[in-house]
Formats: sequence, C-alpha cells, structure tokens
Amino acid sequence: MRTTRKYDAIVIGAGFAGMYLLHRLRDDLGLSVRVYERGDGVGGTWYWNRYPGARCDVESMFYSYSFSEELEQEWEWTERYPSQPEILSYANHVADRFRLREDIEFNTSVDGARYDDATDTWTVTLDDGSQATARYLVTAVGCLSASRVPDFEGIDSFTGPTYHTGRWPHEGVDFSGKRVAVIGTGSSGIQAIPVIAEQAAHVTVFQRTPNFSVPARNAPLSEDEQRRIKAAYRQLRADARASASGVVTPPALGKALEVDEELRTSELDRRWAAGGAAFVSAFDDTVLDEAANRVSAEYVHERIREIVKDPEVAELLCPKDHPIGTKRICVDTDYYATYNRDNVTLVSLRDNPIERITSTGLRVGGIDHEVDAIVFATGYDAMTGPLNAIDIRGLDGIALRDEWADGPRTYLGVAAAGFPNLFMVTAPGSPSVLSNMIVSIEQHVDWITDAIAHALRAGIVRIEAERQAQDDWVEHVNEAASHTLYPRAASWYMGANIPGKPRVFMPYLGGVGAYRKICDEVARAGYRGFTLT
Ligand code: N01
Repeated sequence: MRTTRKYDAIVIGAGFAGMYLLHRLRDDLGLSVRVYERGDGVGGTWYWNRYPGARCDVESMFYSYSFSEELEQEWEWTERYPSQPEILSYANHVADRFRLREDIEFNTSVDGARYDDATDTWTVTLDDGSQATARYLVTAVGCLSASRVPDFEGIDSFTGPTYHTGRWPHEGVDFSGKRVAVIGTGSSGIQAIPVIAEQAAHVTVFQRTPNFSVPARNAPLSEDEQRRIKAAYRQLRADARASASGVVTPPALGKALEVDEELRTSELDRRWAAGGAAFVSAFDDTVLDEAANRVSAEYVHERIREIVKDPEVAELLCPKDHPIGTKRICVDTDYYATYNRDNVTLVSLRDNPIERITSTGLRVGGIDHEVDAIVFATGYDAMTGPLNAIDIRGLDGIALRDEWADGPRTYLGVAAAGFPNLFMVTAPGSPSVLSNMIVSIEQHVDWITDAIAHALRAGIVRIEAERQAQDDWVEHVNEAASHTLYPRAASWYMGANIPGKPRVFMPYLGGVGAYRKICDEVARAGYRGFTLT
C-alpha cells in the first residue's frame, strides 16, 4: 500500500493560476507544494483548446504574467492577439524557466478532498486511489474547463468522428474534403468556423442564438510597438490592475444618448476599425441602460447587414434576444464574411431545435443534414462545474456541491464558510471571467500567498471564512449584477446554458480595481470576515 504523501500545500491544476501558485508558495514562502494536473502538460485552457483558430481576445502584451520583469522583457510575442500555440509555448517556457515541472504531477486528477477537523489538514484522493495531505488546498481549476456536449438524442448513433472545441485532439484534425457540422456560435464556434471553412468541403453551422462579434484586426506585432510597451510595462501593468476589466481601454465618451449622434457613430466606427472587445466600452451605460445598449447593438446589426450578402442569412446572424455585452462579446477574424462562401450554410435552430443526431448527421425540422464530422462548440458548465466535479468536503463532511445547490456561495470569490484552509482562484463571486484572467489570477494568487504567509508568521493553523461575511458578499455580488442588463441574457454567466443549473449571476461585477481594493482592505484589517485560529 502506498503511504500518504504530506505537503504544506496542494494545488489542483497547472494552468496559469496553478503555475503561478506553485512559484509563489514554493519559491517565495519555501513551502513544499504538489500540483496535480489531469493533462500531460501545463497551460490549462490553452493546453486543451487546440481547435482551429483558437486565439485569445486579450492582447498578447497584456495576456501575460507581470510578476517577473525578466520574463516579461525576454519573451517576444509575434502577434497583436496570441494564438493558442503561442500561449502554450509561453506557458511551457514559464514552466521551464521557473523549474515548475518537478513539483507537478501530470496525468493525475483529484477526485475528492476532505478536511480533517482534528489535524487541520486536507486529504485529497487521486484518480489512482492514492492520497496526499496538506495544510492548504488551493483550487486552480479554471472557470471554463468542464466542457459540455448537450445530451442530444441519438448522439451515439453518429458513425463519423465528433470533437468538442475544448478537448481538441493534439495531433489536429484534417477536414479536407469533409462535410462538417459545427454546433454552437459562441466565442469558440465563431473563431473555429472561418478556419474550418477554408479547409472543409462544406460547413453547416447550427446556430441556436446569434452572438455579437467584433473584428479582432489581428496583425503581426512590430518590434517597435513591443519595445514601446516593454519600456512602459510597470505603469501599464499598474493601470491594468486598477482598471475595471484588467485591460486598459480608451475612455468611454459618456452616456450614449447624451453624446451627439455624429460623434457617437464616429466613435463606434473608430472602435470597429481598431478591433477588439473595447468596442463595448464606447459609452458608460451600454450594459446599464436598454436604450443606450441599442446604440451599440444596432451599429453591429448594420455592419452584419453590410458584410453578409444574403439578407436572410444576415438577419439570422443579427443578435436580438440579448443586450450587447451581456454575453461575452466575441472577437473574430472574418466570421460574418464566412457566410458569403459557397461552402458554408447556416441552419437556424431558433424555431426548430436539433431533433436528433442520426448515423449520418443531424435532423432539424424534419430535414436531415448529412455530414462526415461534428464539431461541438457547445461550451462549458462554467465556474461551478470544475469545482463541483471534485467531491470537496469541509467541516462535518459537508459537500461544497451541496452548499452550492442553489448557486455558488463564497466570500470574496476566494474562500467558503465551512471549508477552512481552502482557497479558490477566480471562483464565483470574483471578477474572473469578466476580466483579463491573468490579471485576476495574479491578484488572487498574491492575496492567497499573503494570507498563508500571515498565518505562518502568526502561528495560525486554520483560516475560515465566516458565514455572515459570506452571506454579505453573496448579497453584494447579486446587488452589483442587479443594476445592470447582464441578468437579461440567458448566458453561461447566469448558468443558463445548463439545464437545471440555478440561475445566479456568478462573477462579481464591481470591477477588477475596486475588487482588489476590497481584498487588500480585508487583509489589512487582519483578514476581516475570516476566523483565524
Ligand atoms: O461556449 P458558449 P464557447 N443546441 O457557451 C450553443 C471563452 N472563450 O466555448 O447561446 C444548440 O459561449 C450555444 O447556444 P445558446 C469566452 O469567455 C474565449 O463558445 O446557448 N446549440 C452557444 O451558441 C466564452 O464566452 C475565447 O443558445 C447549443 C454555443 O453552443 C467562453 O469561453 C475563445 C446547445 C456555446 O457557446 C465559452 O465560449 C473561446 C444545444 N443544445 C472561448 N447547447 C477567446 O479568448 C449549447 N449550444 C477568444
């Protein structure tokens, strides 16, 4: 029988959060740390999402760690927006540079974790049945790592290959000469469809809800531009940390309807031409006021009608069921123009959902669409999915998934009452998915590292969020969302993409800069809202 291994801290996941946690806890605090990672390499999201066209929608120079000046100066990005292979190379470079691999156990999933009240330690059970213990357990499991294929009738009868964008084969897929179905038009589908269409004989896109997408205007990153940013990095990073979304965007013009119409349109033209998600922040009230929202939404509808030659297809692509910005805005390269290709067909599922998958394709509204392969760009059980997949049990054996049965409950999106010495990176109740993830990851990891350092210095063995502090925080998170248009969209932010999942707005909308101040103030006040013993 294998003996139980003992560490100071156990980290689940070796994506950008887990890697930085390992570096901070091991190299700065001198703790013994073990990271468990189910993949056979580092990089998390960027390890799994190898679908054609996968690319980040945050610019390379800012979708990168800021903790090491040497690292940020030596690494050279090649494009304005980083492609998945480039981000994965960067993750591997970081793993090598900081000797991270030696404390990461790959191909290992954590099935469960149980807190022992008597010893104030966590025991985790791995997928081979072995166990390991540690005083601290930190989850770095990502927000969008529990991929989901809907339970379509007949799904197993299809005789061709099927793929989920978030579980793409490492060796790639050759679609040459193939008829391909793509189900889903979120960020993943919108990136993959134009690239698959260039290779495949035919692509049939099955769209339930059209999404707003703005052009990326990706381009090579010039050496001059890179040098200019590197010279100003300290200030630019500080500005990003203090900003609302972890990305510095051009300032908004004011309230949409108070801005002169000509200026309004020229600002949207400017942002559309510049490319990127900053399009949605042209005005202060786009996600707060319906009439203001329509200004930006209708602008995008007009662009779609201009780009897409078939007026019926253009109308089907115009999103009208949710305000712009309330689902994650998509950032694309040639998405709408792809529908002008002869080898691309759009099938709207709005009135007729997918009836079933057959041995040769998909049946919609009584019509059979024959295909050779199916791509599921159908998203994730977001935020709670990856945590609920692990049987996490706190005091008295209570299960985190039971505590969260009516929606996630955390204090600051980093801890949960009843689960001492458990920290969660970018969990529900933190800005996470509404922000540049790397900025949010670094903030959480630094805060958690400081909390553990404080405990070590003060001889504290147990840090637990207080229930009242948690209740107040959950109320505050709900309150922040209730003043916006976000809850109007049936989005994965709301859990709306998973049948039966509670409809709760999961991330915190208070902004990255404001949230950081709250976390810092909690720490300064001796970890207010936590019981330290
Ligand atoms: O997933 P999604 P995603 N029948 O949930 C459809 C990040 N990301 O992987 O809208 C038919 O957004 C579903 O339809 P509907 C980013 O944060 C970032 O695309 O529910 N269709 C939708 O069209 C993003 O938001 C980047 O009606 C069904 C699609 O599948 C998040 O990941 C790139 C269906 C799922 O869209 C998730 O994006 C990629 C059904 N039964 C991802 N069920 C960048 O940085 C679902 N759908 C650029």
